[in-house]
Amino acid sequence: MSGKILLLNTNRMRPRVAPIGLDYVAAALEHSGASVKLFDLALEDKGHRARLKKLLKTFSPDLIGITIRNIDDCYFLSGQFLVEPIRTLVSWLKKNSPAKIVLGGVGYSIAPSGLLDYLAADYGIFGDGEAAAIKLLNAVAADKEPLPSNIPGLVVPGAKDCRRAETDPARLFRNRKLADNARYFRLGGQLGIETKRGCDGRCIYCADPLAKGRKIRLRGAEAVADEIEELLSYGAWAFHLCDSEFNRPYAHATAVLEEIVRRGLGKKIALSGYLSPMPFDLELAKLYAQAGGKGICFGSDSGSDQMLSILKRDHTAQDLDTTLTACKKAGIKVMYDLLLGGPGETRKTLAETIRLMQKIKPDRVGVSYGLRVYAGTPLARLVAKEELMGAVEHNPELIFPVFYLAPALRKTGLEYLRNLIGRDSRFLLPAKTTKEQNYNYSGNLYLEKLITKGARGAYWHILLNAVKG
Ligand code: B12
Ligand code: SF4
Repeated sequence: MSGKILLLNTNRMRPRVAPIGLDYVAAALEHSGASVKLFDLALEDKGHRARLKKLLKTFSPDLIGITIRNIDDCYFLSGQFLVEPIRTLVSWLKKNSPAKIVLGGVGYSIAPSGLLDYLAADYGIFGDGEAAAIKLLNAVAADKEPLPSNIPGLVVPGAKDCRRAETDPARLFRNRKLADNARYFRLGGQLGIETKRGCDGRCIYCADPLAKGRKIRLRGAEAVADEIEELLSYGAWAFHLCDSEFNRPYAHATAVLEEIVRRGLGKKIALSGYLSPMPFDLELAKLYAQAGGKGICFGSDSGSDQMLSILKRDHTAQDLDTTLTACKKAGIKVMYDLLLGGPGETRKTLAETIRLMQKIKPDRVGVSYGLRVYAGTPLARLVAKEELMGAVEHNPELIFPVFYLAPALRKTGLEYLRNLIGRDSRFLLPAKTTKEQNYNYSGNLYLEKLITKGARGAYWHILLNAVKG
């Protein structure tokens, strides 16, 4: 059975990030014999509705697949909700095509039933899309009713018990042929690449275990290196790892980096990624640098051991010093990401964190102030009876951004934090600030301008280089 599916990328945020999830889903679908087309709204301009209408008529898909990467920008101080245009799009599609509509993506998978109901689509796929999309398309094209019992991750309207689809990425057929990745590299400054799925961390606030699962599923190191070679052939050479945490587990990170080095790719590429401060050592830092690693953004969260323990992180403040020293020795630029304002945060713990950063001096410090609360996380349970910033009523699965800020900081915490930071330009902030210090990548036209002028790499690294001149 081979049906027809039209995939839509709805992520129009700038700088543009290529829809890697759609690349992977499309490769699996095509491999199964399906006919696949992409309509990429991020690369479309005025008049796109007419072009989409024409495509719907000529291609006449059985199924329309919509990817949702971001629900919101995750920042308390900006609180940008990104789903509304998708709702308008779904309603327009229903008027212009008889095809069924399925939602998927990491953003979608954070709140699968809430978003399906809010967007009024026909189906959703919670979790990995490859195997599920094939089964769903086959059912829809054969006019059979798709059932959650037969299709992993399928969500239907009104569903109470959604189960995540988790495939073994080592068994997936993949390529990066669907999206215009050459153009995305020119416009977005780097391309993503995934080496595994899932995260076994227990951090109380995190959406990744919700969307990706806690079971880690590895790709083979050779497959990762093959994909880098494919992307190099499109002219791209700066890559951002799309794992939740590249160094969890440590042995897999090592295997991937060794394969990159073995093929001599380390000299041709620039690598960036998200890593945990632990497990990390000088050996890994050196290998990362040899494999083309230029920068690492570590989820450090706090410099207070008390806060790290509340957030259920498995590193200490001392580890931040050790890890940074290893990176400095290996010549890797470091960004420490902070998540401030969680349960138990006080002026004292804030000061402890900022002073640690000022003492150990990472190249950059990214500040998030206030924690986005996601339904189903330990944080959501912990603060259920507390006052939150944003509406909890009529907010299914907390799809509209809701934030937690420790009571001790609510009145003057931000002012206090700003005073602690002072004029230290290593700190990036998601609030009104200079263009060089703006940590929000959403609609960051200064960043986009730097990319247009030729800058490549992780966004924080591009901003760092811009300051240095
Ligand atoms: C790497 C990364 C980045 C990199 C991207 C680099 C690059 N060139 O790709 C950078 C640093 C640039 C970045 C920026 C931002 N990010 Co980010 N990022 C990630 C991360 C770690 C990986 C995303 C990814 O590519 N995954 C790999 C792909 C293959 O997985 P996938 O997209 O989920 O696709 C699979 C399934 O979802 C499904 N699927 C996908 N589409 C479809 C469609 C259909 C029809 C079907 C059936 C299935 C399906 O199948 C796919 C294969 O299995 C995620 C967290 C995570 N672990 O996923 C956060 C994450 C997506 N980011 C997030 C955010 C908030 C942002 C920013 C908005 C931050 C900001 N304010 O600046 C920006 C947005 C940038 C933009 N233009 O979109 C949040 C979104 C949360 C939310 N509330 O919406 C996440 C979830 C992190 C988090 N836990 O908070 N990010
Ligand atoms: S913060 Fe990092 S380590 Fe913790 S659960 Fe999320 S992705 Fe995993």
